[in-house]
Amino acid sequence: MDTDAVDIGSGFAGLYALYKLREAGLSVRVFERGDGVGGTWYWNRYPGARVDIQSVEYMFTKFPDLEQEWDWTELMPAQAEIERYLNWVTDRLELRDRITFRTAVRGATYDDQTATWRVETDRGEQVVARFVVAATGCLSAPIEPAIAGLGRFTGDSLFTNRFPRDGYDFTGRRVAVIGTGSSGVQSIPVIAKQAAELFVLQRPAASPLPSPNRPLRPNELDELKAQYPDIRSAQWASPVGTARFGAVSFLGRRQLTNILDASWDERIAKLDELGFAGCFAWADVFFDVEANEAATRLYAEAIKRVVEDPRTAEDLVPHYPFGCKRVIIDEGYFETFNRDNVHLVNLRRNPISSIVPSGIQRRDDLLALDVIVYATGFDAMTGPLSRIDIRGRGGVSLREVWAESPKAYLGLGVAGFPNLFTVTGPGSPSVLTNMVTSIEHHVEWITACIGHLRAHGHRSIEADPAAQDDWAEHVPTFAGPIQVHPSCTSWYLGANVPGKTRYYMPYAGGLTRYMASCDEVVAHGYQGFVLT
Ligand code: N01
Repeated sequence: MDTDAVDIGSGFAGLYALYKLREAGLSVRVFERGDGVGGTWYWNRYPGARVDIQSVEYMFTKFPDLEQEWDWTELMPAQAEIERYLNWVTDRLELRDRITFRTAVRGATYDDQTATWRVETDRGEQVVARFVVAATGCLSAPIEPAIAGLGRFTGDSLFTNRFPRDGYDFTGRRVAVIGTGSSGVQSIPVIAKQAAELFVLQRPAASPLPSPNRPLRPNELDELKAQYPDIRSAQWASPVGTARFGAVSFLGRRQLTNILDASWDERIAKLDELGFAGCFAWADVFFDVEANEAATRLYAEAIKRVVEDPRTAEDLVPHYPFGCKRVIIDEGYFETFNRDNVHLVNLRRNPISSIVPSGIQRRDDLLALDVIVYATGFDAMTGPLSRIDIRGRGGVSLREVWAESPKAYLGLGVAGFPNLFTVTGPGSPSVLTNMVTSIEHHVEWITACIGHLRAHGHRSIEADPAAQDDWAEHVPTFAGPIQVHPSCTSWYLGANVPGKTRYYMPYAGGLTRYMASCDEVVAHGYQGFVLT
């Protein structure tokens, strides 16, 4: 064996796994395809990229001394600041020399005889390890949009999820952004301020909520630092790993009144009081389709208050239930459509036919362009590992197993793939929570599990197929009629990837309940796993 563990990736998960496993006495090799650490925060450096969770909760929570030394400048920091934070942590914890950069893991094959993995990189290196920790992230496999003629455009094609390191100057250019998920909605207001003309190519309308972001006031961070112990306790007691306002905590706010019991005037009063958030500050909106439709009508009213052109305002109203997709936090998105240089292009009315050398051909017209920005999303949760040729016992391919059904027991391991740990894998709360807390929980669980195996002389651990099936049936029971609505094309359901099995992948029962299940499994001797 060359090393005890191979850790794939060096984002929040990869760095914490390296730290914890090293602390537990294991030798660890980390392979990272980028030339720096950061994962999501390394690749997604498009204009306007920032986190949708508050800075003081979007950091490692288990380093009480270290966290006092890091100074955030904003409530919800931008990509560059988070990337700086992760580089700083890497150096302070002396992790960098264990990471091999610019090296992607291409394949991994399990050997039943030795209970080891042979991991192969795209640079031809082979490493034999007892354990593989897949810290590959949930949103790291970009999808190529299914548009004819993609490579024919003679202008510049940019992708939000692998944006040029040195940025891009849109000044004086005719630009199209395709896609109105979080990446599109965040980048559009920033690009609009530079570009000569900006065309926003919208298939589904977004339903963002205005960001509370602002610079932290003088002394505010000092006061927050003094409260870190309380903030951490509140985070770990929260079902989403964050107790402050943000994209994942928003839906959990307890409300008492049903929108369906309120008159139109009462609904409007809520809008007057809370703005866009007033559309969803009701008890029934996220559980009842009819209530959700009433909230969307109120949302249309909120858009009309901001967007001056009535036809544009109408085209910006979503046609799917609010909350079925990830909540987007925006900075000046709707206001952007009042600019003379910004044009909403409704693809539902006039779809894209193909990309042509001079721009985008739609059914009824041609958009002549200098730049196309693709903000078209990811093959989420299963995509990152399915793109690696992973072969478990008997040469079985993980890609093929997951093509049929994206199962993982507790989201941590897959039957037939011993000693492979999937950090924040399908079937765990992951993307429905603050990713940092979910990552910390998984990495600590994995480290303790490996410690247990070593202490008791076990060579391998593997999910039992029956336990995995039970878990896979249990997970979607938490997703309600809004999340699985037929009109929803969310990546939670895999519905954004042509041909992907439609299945609600994340565990929506809450982090605290989920952690209790993981504890129970351990307390019963790793129930549902087979140890040899
Ligand atoms: O991707 P998305 P994203 N023609 O899948 C459209 C996290 N994140 O990168 O739904 C035209 O949400 C597609 O339309 P449709 C966050 O969890 C977080 O924006 O397939 N349009 C959709 O509008 C987020 O949810 C942060 O019909 C096409 C858009 O492209 C996740 O990453 C910031 C198309 C893709 O939206 C993914 O966000 C950024 C086509 N051929 C990201 N193909 C923060 O922390 C796709 N689309 C704030």
